[in-house]
Amino acid sequence: MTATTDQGRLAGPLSVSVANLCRRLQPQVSARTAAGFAEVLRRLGAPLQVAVAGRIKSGKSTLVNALIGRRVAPTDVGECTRLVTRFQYGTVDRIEVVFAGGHKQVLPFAPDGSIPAELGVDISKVSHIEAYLTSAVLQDMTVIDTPGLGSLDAASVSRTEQLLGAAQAVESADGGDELDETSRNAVAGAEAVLYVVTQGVRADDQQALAAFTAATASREAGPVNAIAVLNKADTIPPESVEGSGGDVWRAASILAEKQGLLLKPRVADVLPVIGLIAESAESGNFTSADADAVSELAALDDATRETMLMAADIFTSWDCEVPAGTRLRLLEKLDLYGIRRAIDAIRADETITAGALRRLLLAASGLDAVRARLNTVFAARADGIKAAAALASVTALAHASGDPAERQRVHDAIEVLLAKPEAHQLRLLEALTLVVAGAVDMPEDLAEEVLRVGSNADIDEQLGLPGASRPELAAHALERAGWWRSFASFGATPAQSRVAHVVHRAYFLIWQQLR
Ligand SMILES: Nc1nc2c(ncn2[C@@H]2O[C@H](COP(=O)(O)OP(=O)(O)OP(=O)(O)O)[C@@H](O)[C@H]2O)c(=O)[nH]1
Ligand SMILES: [Mg+2]
Repeated sequence: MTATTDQGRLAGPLSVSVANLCRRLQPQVSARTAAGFAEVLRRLGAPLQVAVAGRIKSGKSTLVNALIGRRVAPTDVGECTRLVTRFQYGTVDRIEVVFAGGHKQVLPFAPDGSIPAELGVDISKVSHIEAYLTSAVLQDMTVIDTPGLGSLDAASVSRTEQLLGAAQAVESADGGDELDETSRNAVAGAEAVLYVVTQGVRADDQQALAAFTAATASREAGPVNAIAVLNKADTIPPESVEGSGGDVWRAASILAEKQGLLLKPRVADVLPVIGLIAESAESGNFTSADADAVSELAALDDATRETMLMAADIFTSWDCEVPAGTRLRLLEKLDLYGIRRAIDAIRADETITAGALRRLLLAASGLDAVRARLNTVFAARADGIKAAAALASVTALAHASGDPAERQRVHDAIEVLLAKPEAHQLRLLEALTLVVAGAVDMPEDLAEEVLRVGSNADIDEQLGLPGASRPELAAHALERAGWWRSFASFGATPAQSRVAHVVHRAYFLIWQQLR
């Protein structure tokens, strides 16, 4: 459900209500608060802001490239990896360096189409980079690549925190009021987090996530707006994971589940992924020349090939027909695990095309599952997430104004909004957070039901009856509404009962809508 306004595309009915509230209040508040509201409106109309965060060198930029389908974020080395880069949709590909004072400078792309690793400007004066790309993925979300958190590089950490916690300079094309620091902080922050961990995650990664939460200012990161990936799944030695049966992906899945428990109240899920393979397969970086090179490796005798695949240095230094430079290139694109997967695929079917090989690698990378999760967790909840963020900003702006009358006016308007049916979504997201985070114990089937109702944008999906007819859906909604109401009254603990009331009302509102 989307609505087009002068603010752009709003995520849904709740965002529309919040936008209306801002517009209605604008003439009744101080100029400074009104400028803040203008910024809130701008953000409401923009795609969901998803920050990719995690420790240094965890593979954030590689994953960003995989998601965007283009090798545009610099990986590995270069001063750019120390900067925040915002990838957003644009009709023409363009890179801008934004300086601390708000001044901008257009940058040429590097010959390979990426952001140049060295910018040729005084980096200490740079606030961040804006990259506008025609990538379709970016129409639904703005992806923010961040320097590694928890790193020793204090300068880049503070830059990240500043940027995620504080808005960029406000566009004042219409000559509107500039925002001061307080107001800017009140409306800023990423709205959702894709948290990248690797095998080494320990309890202190919780701290890194908490630090990120602090950096996102008023936005709480939780299972509603944060998911995690266990990246570099290919590098996990399967023998180090009990129950893996020697299988790398199985080992990664087991580890991801364990880390899920560790990170639980903070993220919805931890999914294993191999960012490097996903990037190479999705960005076209894995070429038919690469496929040919893998074919040559596949044709080597078993003993030679097995020896070469034992370790990276053996792979590149061993004496064989395939040039060492070619092998190094393959290693950079797929690493040993990916090379082995590609060789196995070719040995299973010698006629496999480069395109089919690429699809097979993509499937092996786990990226599709991450995309699907991003869709259910973020895209379907974008309306609730964005509206909640906007309301938090509006409240903070009113508080910062220091005028009690103004604060009261804003407070009253928010109360009215919260009583509307569309605002029930906020309560539902709250209930979902409690259940997913384990703060309220629910039998598993009920927990799943809460998750389903709270995580889907389409009514048939919410009801778990995809494609069902309207009368069927209405009957089911009514039945479930009744069930949750009696559960709330009988047999539930007080905490369960509060959640049950929210779920009951959600079903009731769905039924009303269908009737
Ligand atoms: N084997 C393997 N290597 C990976 C994977 N993902 C990333 N890498 C490698 O890890 C290194 C770091 O990747 P980046 O994407 O630059 O990591 P980052 O988190 O953006 O790093 P910083 O921005 O410097 O914190 C690069 O050499 C990547 O090729 C993966 O899934 N598997
Ligand atoms: Mg990076």
